[in-house]
Amino acid sequence: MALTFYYGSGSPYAWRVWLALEHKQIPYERKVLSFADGDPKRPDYVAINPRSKVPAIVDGDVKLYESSAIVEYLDDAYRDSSNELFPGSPPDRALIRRMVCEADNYVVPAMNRLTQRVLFTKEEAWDPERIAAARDELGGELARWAREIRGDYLAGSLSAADYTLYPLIALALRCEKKYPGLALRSQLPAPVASWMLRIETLPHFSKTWPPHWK
Ligand SMILES: N[C@@H](CCC(=O)N[C@@H](CS)C(=O)NCC(=O)O)C(=O)O
Repeated sequence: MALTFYYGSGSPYAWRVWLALEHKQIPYERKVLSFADGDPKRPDYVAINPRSKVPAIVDGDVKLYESSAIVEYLDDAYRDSSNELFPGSPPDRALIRRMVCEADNYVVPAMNRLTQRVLFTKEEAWDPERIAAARDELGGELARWAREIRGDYLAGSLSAADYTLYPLIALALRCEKKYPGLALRSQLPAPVASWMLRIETLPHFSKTWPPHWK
């Protein structure tokens, strides 16, 4: 039976898992949960993820939530040297894990502040100064990443690090659609902008674009 992937459109955490499934070419059935309808809080889903959040997977007897744990599981459970998510030597793999931790611990809070102030605040309550402060905080974080890119991809080879960071920045850029004065894209460090383009040209990328963003 194919792995079941519980997904919510626009979730950067669910997106990371989708990219990882596609990268590894693992057969899966994607079930779309609606945030507006409260699907993550339904008892049958809470039995899979008691935290009521996407993503989650069910793979045979394995039920798992937390996107970074799912990505590690996929690489461990579906071993294939041609499409590893944590490729390379122990130090290479440690670097990828470090980058995933840094994205979750530093980019996520900055991205959350920006999305809270733009996407999850009513337009009439937007505070341009607080929005600009959140943008600058994220910009500072991305300047740090620009110095860390080691070749075509973050850790050199394409890896879980790329699939973790890309959706977080894409969600932040989504704020600019709603609030054009944000000027985040124009301030992206050049190495980050060209790395994003490389991710966008991956053969499996376009399939994973959040359906409600199309
Ligand atoms: N740390 C979790 C974060 C998951 C998360 O926050 N998911 C959000 C969507 S981005 C969610 O499902 N929220 C439930 C809701 O809004 O009802 C992970 O990495 O999987």
